[in-house]
Amino acid sequence: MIHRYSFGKPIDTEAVVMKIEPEMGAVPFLTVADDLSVLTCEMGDSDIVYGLGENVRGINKRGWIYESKCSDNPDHQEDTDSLYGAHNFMILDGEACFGVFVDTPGIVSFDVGYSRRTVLEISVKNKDFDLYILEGEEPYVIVRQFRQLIGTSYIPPKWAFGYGQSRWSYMDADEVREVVREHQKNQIPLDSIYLDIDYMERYKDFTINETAFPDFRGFVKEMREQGIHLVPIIDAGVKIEKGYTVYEEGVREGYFCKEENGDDFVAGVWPGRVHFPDMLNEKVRAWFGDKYQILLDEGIEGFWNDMNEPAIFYSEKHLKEVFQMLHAYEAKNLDVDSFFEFQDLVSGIANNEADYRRFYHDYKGKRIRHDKVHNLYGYYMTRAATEAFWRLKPDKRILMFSRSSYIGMHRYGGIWTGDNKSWWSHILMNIQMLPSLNMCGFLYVGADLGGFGSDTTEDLLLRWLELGIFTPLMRNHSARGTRRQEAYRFGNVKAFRNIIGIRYGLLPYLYSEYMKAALNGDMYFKPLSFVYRGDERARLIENQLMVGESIMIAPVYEQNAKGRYVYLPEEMKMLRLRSTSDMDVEILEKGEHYVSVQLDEVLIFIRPDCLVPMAGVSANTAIMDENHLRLIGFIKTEAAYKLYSDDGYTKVYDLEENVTKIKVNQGGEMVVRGNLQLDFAPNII
Ligand code: MIG
Repeated sequence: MIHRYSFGKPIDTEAVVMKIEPEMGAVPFLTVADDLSVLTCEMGDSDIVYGLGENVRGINKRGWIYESKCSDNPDHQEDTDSLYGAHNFMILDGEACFGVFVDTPGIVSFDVGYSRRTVLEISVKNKDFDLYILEGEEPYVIVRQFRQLIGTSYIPPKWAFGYGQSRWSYMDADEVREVVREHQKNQIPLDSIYLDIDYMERYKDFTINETAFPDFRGFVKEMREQGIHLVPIIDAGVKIEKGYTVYEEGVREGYFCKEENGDDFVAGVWPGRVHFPDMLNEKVRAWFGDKYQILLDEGIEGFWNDMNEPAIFYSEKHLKEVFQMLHAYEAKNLDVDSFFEFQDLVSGIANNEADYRRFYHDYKGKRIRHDKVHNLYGYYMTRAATEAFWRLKPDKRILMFSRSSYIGMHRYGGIWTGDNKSWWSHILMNIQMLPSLNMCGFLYVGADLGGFGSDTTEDLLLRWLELGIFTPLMRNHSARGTRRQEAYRFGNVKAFRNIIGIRYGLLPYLYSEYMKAALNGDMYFKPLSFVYRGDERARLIENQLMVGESIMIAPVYEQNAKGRYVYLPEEMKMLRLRSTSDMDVEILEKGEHYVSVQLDEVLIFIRPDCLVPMAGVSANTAIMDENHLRLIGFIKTEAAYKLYSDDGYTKVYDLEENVTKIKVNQGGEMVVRGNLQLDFAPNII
């Protein structure tokens, strides 16, 4: 049951797709303050709060305060309150069980027992907002309702489930060729190489640095012939440069965000001085979206949208103000206090709150100051791109994922979780964020494997990949200046080859689970508590996840660990994989176990009467042999599995036509029904 309450005059964010008439009566579960700015409720001692998508800390969000304010923040720490997305959906699971979605593009804070341990307090800065309350008997039911409310999740092409290698930046075509060659030489599967900002000419969107990438079209083709997709980055800011078409058209048509006096707002980001396209304006979106055609025409089939919070290193106006103030300091006798003021003045230049109040959008015909709609910018940039793909390539799936997002954007693209670090604690953060993102509709997700900032190590990268093989977006990415972290650069290349190979082996299952989750409005990653309702131990597990319907994972995220404790909510079959062909199994009973996990091993826990179809290794998804699958299962009485598969690039998603139904009984007899002729090589170990 979904209730909607409208306060004031809410801005229609287009987060939801279901039209629900607002109700007038009292809001259930929450106490609404007279001035409408605060919603509160008491939490019982053992209540759990789920949700909030992209945020730090646990699956259970209790004990901290989070702020929805899309931020370019490379410090993902325990005390971080905002990351790149604004995902204002949460579920309280206690005596009362309900979901809340605060639909407003301004700042919202979620004090989940931070100020007062047993009080949930949601503060909404802008008092015009839509509030959705979802009633259901348990969190999983509420999530599925919510997913109906917000619409179907984005589906990328199948190659985007292959392994991707990224770096800020591969500087030219030869460097890319070398990375590809090294993967091939070392027999490490690979589907994509990401191009970061240096592929452009002076960081101008939709241009190519012709010196570094001569004959780009030919190069894209050359890569495709080797099974590799190039995925260029697009930044939000458009460089101010005479003669640059995107800039000139934007100025001429009035497509950029404006200051109060009507001048185009000037910010400084990678290209230097930029204007921001007014992504909230439908006309501007159509225009900006069409620009992606320039790269589609070169043969590109996927993109990542960056800096779209939008990130602002400085605004021209603010920089001038700071300089003036600094001059004033010059004349003074500096003391400690003024030193710190002086320091803050300079260190607070980037992503400054005041700058977000300096420019305006034209949203649905109304002029709105940016800070009031801040959290929509990334969503609408990504929407601009994907709506253009629907027009320009109606039959084809194009890869699109974004850094900044708002709920609703999950219909248009995925996200990567931004600038993490090569820290062990960030593997755990990655595990914990995944189900929360799924709750909010974001299914195509992944972190920078190996860590973006700071220097990685061989063991960290291996352990992180051992989690990453389960994330829909599986991409190794790192910042400039950090240690190189392509898989072939480390001593134990065999381990990397095998671990990444296991991803390809699992792809039939992972893809099938992704597609079913997307098409059914379901979750791909679930907390254990969503599956084992009533199991008090499972309810508290924060470092294991259910992946699809058949398996549980328990990644290792501690340095030098040779194993870990795993809680099994029921008897399971533990599959220990060293490669797709080298594995052994053990049946473990319900309860807690210490299991060893060597650096080059992956553990998968198969649920009773469940199956996992597995392929052999392939160099990339294009040449995967899906006609020879091996079934791995834990059969107690009879196991059934619906294997979804399709061509991976068109948009015919039929949950009947594209599904092969597999049944296996205790004696190993198998029945396969479906249109797909799969020649199974059953080895139900
Ligand atoms: O200010 O394009 O999160 O993935 O490599 C940094 C350079 C800008 C931030 C992205 C990161 C990317 C980097 N970008």
